[in-house]
Amino acid sequence: MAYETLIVEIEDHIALIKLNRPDAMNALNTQLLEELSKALRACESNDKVRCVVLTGSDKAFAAGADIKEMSDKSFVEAFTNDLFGRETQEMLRCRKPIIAAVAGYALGGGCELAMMCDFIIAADTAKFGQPEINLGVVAGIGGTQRLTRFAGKSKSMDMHLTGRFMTAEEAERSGLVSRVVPAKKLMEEAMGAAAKITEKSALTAMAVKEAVNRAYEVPLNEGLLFERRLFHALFATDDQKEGMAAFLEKREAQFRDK
Ligand code: CO8
Repeated sequence: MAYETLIVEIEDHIALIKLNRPDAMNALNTQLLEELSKALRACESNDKVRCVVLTGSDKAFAAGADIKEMSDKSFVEAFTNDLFGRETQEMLRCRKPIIAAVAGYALGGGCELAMMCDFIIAADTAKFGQPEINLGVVAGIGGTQRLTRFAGKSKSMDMHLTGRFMTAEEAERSGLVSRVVPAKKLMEEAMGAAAKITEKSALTAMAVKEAVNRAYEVPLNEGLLFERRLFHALFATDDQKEGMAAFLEKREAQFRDK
């Protein structure tokens, strides 16, 4: 499939999706968001893809929603068309693991897009921020909710109210980012993490993703019950038998996603 605002490469069961609007710091316009939805849908239905890595450029993962495109919108237009709601659903629908590899700016919708991925690996050059307040709006695809859950109320209020940027180091300290690496090593690290995931049972990886995401959606008791039931259910799979047999026989497991 041909894209104008993305570069998509699939190799060794990993889909690498690169946001590609270099003249606009990868600002998220309608075309890019629609192409990203399409690309994720294609990954979801492609059996060869076992993990997705989403990245931008050295300068910017994405500097937010495209301000030029949205500046003249009316409330009625935004509300009636559910601005950004529809376009970003695909990210949440994707059941395969998605890693965000972030270098440079991840601001506004860019920070939110990264937070919609399953985890974030950041280059030491990364800068995260929710500067929407400077434009007279608030975050629109989860910033006030996800950043608060990941980093806590105080940090989230600070970021949203002052509009300041945080470094990769602060983002890691705050729980937003799982690892920080030198910029030169970013893609090696992200692709390495993705490769590790492709070696696992895709079935079990999907279950992990569902269970961890439940932690942000339901009360603890419900989340614990959901996890336990998933744990029980996985005993019905060949991959559980294979994983445990391989351990006992001191060999590598050969998962078959069954
Ligand atoms: N939208 C459109 N164009 C942008 C954006 C953007 N968000 N960010 C940068 N650009 C463009 C600039 O206009 C400039 O274009 P041109 O050369 O034609 O003038 C080019 O990219 C380079 O940018 P700068 O010259 O400004 O580069 P600097 O290195 O000086 O600064 C910054 C880089 C700090 C990233 C700066 O460009 C900036 O502050 N950008 C805006 C950041 C921002 O406010 N983001 C939040 C946007 S609102 C938002 O995301 C709402 C979320 C709601 C849901 C989103 C769903 C997708």
